[in-house]
Amino acid sequence: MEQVKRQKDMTVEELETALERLSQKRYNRNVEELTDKEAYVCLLELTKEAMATTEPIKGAKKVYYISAEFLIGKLLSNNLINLGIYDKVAEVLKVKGKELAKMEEIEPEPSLGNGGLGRLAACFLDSIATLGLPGEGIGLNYHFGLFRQVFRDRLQKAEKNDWIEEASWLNKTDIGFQVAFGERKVTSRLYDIDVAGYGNGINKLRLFDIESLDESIVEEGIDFDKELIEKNLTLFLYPDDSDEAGNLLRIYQQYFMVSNGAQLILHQMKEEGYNLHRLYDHAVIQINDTHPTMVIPELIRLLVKEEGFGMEEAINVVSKTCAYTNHTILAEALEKWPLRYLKKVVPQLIPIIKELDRRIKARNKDPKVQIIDKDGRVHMAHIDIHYGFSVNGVAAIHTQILKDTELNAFYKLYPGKFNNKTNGITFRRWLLACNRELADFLGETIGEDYKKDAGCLEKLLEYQDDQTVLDKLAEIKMNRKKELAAYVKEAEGVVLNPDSIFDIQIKRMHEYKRQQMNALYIIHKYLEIKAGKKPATPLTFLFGAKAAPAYVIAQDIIHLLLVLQEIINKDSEVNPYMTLLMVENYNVSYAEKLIPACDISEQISLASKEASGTGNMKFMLNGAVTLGTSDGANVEIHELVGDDNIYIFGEKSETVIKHYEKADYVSRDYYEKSPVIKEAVDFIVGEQALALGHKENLERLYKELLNKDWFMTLLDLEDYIKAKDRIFQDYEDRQKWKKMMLVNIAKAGFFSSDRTIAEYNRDIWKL
Ligand code: 26Q
Repeated sequence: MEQVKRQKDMTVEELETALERLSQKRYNRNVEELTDKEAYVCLLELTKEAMATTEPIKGAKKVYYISAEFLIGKLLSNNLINLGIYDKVAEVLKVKGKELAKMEEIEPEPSLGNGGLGRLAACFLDSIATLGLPGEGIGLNYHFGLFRQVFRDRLQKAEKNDWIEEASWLNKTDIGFQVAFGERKVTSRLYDIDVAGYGNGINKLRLFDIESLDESIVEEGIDFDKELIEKNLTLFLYPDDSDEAGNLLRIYQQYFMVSNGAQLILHQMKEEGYNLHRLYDHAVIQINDTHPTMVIPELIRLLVKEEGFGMEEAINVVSKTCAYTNHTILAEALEKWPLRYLKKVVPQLIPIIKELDRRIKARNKDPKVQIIDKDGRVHMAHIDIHYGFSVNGVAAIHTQILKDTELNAFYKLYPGKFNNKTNGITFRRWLLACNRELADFLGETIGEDYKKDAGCLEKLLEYQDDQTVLDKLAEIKMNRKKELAAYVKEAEGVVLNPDSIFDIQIKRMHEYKRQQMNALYIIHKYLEIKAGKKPATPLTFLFGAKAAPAYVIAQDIIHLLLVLQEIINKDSEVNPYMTLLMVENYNVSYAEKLIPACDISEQISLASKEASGTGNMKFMLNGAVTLGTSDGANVEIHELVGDDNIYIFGEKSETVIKHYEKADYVSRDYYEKSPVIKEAVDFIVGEQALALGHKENLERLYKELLNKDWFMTLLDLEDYIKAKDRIFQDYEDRQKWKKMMLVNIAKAGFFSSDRTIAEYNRDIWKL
């Protein structure tokens, strides 16, 4: 191929000519005459050309990050930044009377993930390419992805999320494989998305799809016939798993993903002329939670059946190639598939799984470490741990809990396999792209090095007593709050006061994350204001969260928040002091607007339950102060910023774990003991709430809190109220607050995913 000039070296004039050429070719008009949408399409093409002409990253060993989710977010501005042409392109557009910010709004957001695990995979792809490591993401191209959330009648409704347009980042390839489900055979089609490293080469995200997909089978909302596998396989991410058909479909999806992935890897290895008997010298497969676990038996099967390996050697080679990351200690999220389901979907894997299980049972009688349990369920994580060479948790406390309790029996068997890799986030998206003013100001103050070496952010500590710097940080925060308020006014029709404190909780809706505890605080505050106790500075409480469609209590919490929103925002006695907003369809793009505008970052999971959290890191980097429990990466944030720059409350994980062991937590005791708790909980089924809300939802939630409260909301509520009142009070000391902002930004460097990936490479991948 002819050598094309790398776009980063192109001048503004050359980029203008290139854009003009694309505009003429596609629309037969000048760029000035294009609609914003058309200009976006040309810009997309321009960026894709730039990536196509940038060097691919090469090397003798490659990491395959296999994951059911890649929550990549919009790609335009990120790609332009990573290619080093953002400013130049913005200038070209300006000359043509267009605004880059408008193009960014037009881009649809790919909907390929639920939350943390998927977003982590996307940050990792960015860092792998940025560090110049050869790596590919392997996943699925869900056409309607995760549902789009709309609120109707104060309830969440799920609609399909039609994110793929004619012009998109997806590149159709001519690669496809046969995947057999028992007798039924399907053909796949591979689509690629280029991943540009920051000032580095290109890697690829490989998304498999099925040609026979039929989008027209989707009926109302996100309903469809779950049994039409050929037509539905890549329609949705995690279809409802509340019934058998939904669970079977999930297994179909998982096997489709891993069989394609395994075939692609073997195909690439053979193309490179590598010896498959030394697969582990050229490939390492990072298994992102248990969702891709079947890649292990599938690779073994392929090596035996297609490549003439003996069983013993196939198992050996695969075990040296695969590494597993655990993202949860919630028992219900650890996948255990009934053998009966697997027999139905992937009968060809059954003999392999049974052989893997037999080998364990032959040498170990402990039922805790067996693969197939006495009820005939296959414990997917156990396959990963026995037949992979590395097991990692995603934050220090999380890995410790895995070793000490959850996976203790395995830790005793394989202490050397266990290692921690504290999560990280890409600063390109979560600072450079979403808060350019802050990124630029940091560059002017401490130099540009921090963009490549996040540890350099610590240089900011030297400015702790520099009034100009402190004031500037506060000014930038105010600018982001004003921008968010303007956006929210347009998108939600709700007015936010930028002079109020922005207190934000954004993450998937789940009882362990305890949005319900935040809601109880808000009720408490509302009642206080009604009783005449007004906050010094007005308060704005923001939430964003989707709930799994089948997760009833999570739906009820959303309902409560929407009911409270209406009560509070309509009450003229209260609304000058307090606003509540649950934003609709929270996603990556919304996070990019909310996070830079945040004062207080809510990280209030029940200690021991949040493996890491990554939102906590994004908030900190943008100068928010954390209000959190000693859980996940909050613990490491605490160690880094010290007691004076974080608000930690609630019971420690050891105490919580003991409560579970002894089964001695009784939520009703806390309710009866504390008038403050009682008042807040009773409000859920009080007259005011019932006048707007649904009795069924509110009563169910009320009973759940009183009779079960599995995630111990009431245990920590009083301490939470105290901590929150304290943080609001400290906000009044503006000088102190600005210093806290500064320290949080300065100490965020540790949480760069570049550091995380460097550790994965050093300890696990060895590329
Ligand atoms: C399992 C079985 C059946 C259906 C669905 C699932 C399922 C789906 C998604 C289980 C788990 C997930 C997602 C988990 C997740 O996002 N975990 C988060 O991972 C982050 C990155 O490591 C951590 O920061 C978070 O603490 C963790 O909750």
